[in-house]
Amino acid sequence: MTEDGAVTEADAVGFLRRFDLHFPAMIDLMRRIYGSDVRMTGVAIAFGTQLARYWGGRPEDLRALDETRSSEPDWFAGREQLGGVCYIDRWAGDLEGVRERIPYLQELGLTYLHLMPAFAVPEGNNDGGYAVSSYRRLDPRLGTMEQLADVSRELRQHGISTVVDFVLNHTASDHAWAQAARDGDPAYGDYYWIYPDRQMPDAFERSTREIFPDDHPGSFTPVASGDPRWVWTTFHDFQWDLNWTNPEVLAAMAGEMLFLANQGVEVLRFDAVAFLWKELGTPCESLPQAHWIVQVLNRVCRIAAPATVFKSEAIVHPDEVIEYIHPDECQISYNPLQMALTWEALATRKSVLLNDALTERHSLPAGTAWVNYVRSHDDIGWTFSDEDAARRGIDGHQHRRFLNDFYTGRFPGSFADGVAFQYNPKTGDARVCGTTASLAGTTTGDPESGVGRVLLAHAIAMSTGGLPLLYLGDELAQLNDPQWHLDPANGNDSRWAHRPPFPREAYEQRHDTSTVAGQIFEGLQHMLRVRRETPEFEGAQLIGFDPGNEHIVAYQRPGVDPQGRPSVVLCLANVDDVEHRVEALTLSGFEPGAISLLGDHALDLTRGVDLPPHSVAWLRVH
Ligand code: OTU
Repeated sequence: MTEDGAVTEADAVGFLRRFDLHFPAMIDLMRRIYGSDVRMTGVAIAFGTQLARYWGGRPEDLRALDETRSSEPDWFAGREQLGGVCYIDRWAGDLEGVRERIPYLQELGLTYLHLMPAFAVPEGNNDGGYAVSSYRRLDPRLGTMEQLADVSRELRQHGISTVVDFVLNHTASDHAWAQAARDGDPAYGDYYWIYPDRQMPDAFERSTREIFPDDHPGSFTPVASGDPRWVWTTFHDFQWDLNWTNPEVLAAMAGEMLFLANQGVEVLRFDAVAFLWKELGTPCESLPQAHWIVQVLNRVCRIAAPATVFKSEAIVHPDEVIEYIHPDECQISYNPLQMALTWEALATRKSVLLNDALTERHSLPAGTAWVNYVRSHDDIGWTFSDEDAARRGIDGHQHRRFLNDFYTGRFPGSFADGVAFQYNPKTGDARVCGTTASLAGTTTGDPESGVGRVLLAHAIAMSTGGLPLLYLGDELAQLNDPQWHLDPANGNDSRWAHRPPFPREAYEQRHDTSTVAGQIFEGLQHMLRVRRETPEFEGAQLIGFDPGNEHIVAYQRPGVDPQGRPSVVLCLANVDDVEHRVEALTLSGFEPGAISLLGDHALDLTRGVDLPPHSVAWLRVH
């Protein structure tokens, strides 16, 4: 690169080298996906020019980032990494408001900021931005695309990577492509799954799952009222599923993706990625082609925007979640199993399912990482494996029913103040909504236990390895929004219960530890500091540990201590409401002298370790 940012010969050589390396793999994948589809050749040839054009238009600072990241491709697994997520309007008003809050993000130590979808959307209900009318225009209430590029540059200068959704399973029904399809343009008709009558929809619906049954039954919606045609809509009727069996869709969406990457978006969150491919007679989820499509897009970025990282949002069975995670597919992924089982452990006061999952399902390929979260903007679904549960004598179906009852406060003695989501009377399925503080019982139970549970849940997300992701507001003990159902645009979508506006009062109280907000804020800050200072927390290696007590979550993080000596951080958390103990005998494999990292004091393991209710211990042992 020259000083004025122009492309030099060396840059061009670099691009061609990456092209040589990745383009053949891209074509192989496309042949696997599209077989002998005649449209494939034209698309493949056009791709070459498209890649060169987007790379040529990539701003100088991003090309510099491409270079830096090529020498540290797994930057996201560092122990200094901390993510946050927010709705721009609810948290800060607009993009300018986000810019003004950068000092607070720095106070928190954030290195990654997921801005919830900010694209142009239909009026009224737009699924919190997940109905995208244009990938190149923002909702004017939030800002402009130029502002997003500016804010992401400023965030980057402060060490914060911008994360934005790539909503690739569907567009809004008023996207220009969808409008053309509705008007009968055959080229755009092929961008979606549109059928003249109910014959194919009925056939598909014999094997698909209902995702938003409160919105509409099945997977299809009439194209318009009075129109005999049906269109595939996995989610809301205003979200039309894209037809990825059409190679033109791949080319068009690759262009939208590179456009976003060139605005300074460093991580793209692949929304609802499991649903990309549909095939008659299958559940139309997690089919092999869905993976190959993401792999093509991964190569597209490797060539034309190499700093870009993909995050998988597959909230599915754990065997399927893991299939999306690979350096050549999605480098990072939500960890829905750990999230769900953390809440499961708090409800049951038992650690067995979580300990099993950590021991058996935590390990990932090199060059990838989990995004560990306590809750997201979505509902909590109980995505554990029925087989894993059965091995411990637990019936999955009944256990999910118990967890739903527990977290919606219907179970006698429950501490939780959650709201049910998408209860399906046909199957008995449901999910749960609520902010972390509301679900953990800071208001419905005794506040001290509630605070303990909030800190415990975050401690797990911070210490198992991977990038911890805070839902901004949770660090201030934000409660459910009691007004959520008053906004007609929210429909009956109870997820809005846990998407409240910025909690100004709690924010003012954040250093006052006589308040719940202050206890949680300072408690989290302390744990985050210790995490950053603990080299054993680098990377994601985790070894199980049997604490000899069914109420204690336990695992080991092997590494090297600050003196360079091989060591282990033994992580313990008591999910029960009474004190428990790890016996000396259980700890006898370690040297007697240990250090409590959170308490900053020495410990004699021959006396065993006592854990007060909801407490966490991170012990450096040898
Ligand atoms: C995602 O979630 C988004 O996170 C939601 O906010 C959107 O509404 C939805 O896609 C449509 O864009 O069903 O309840 O993995 O669990 O993708 C949330 C499958 C959802 C789904 C997930 C989806």
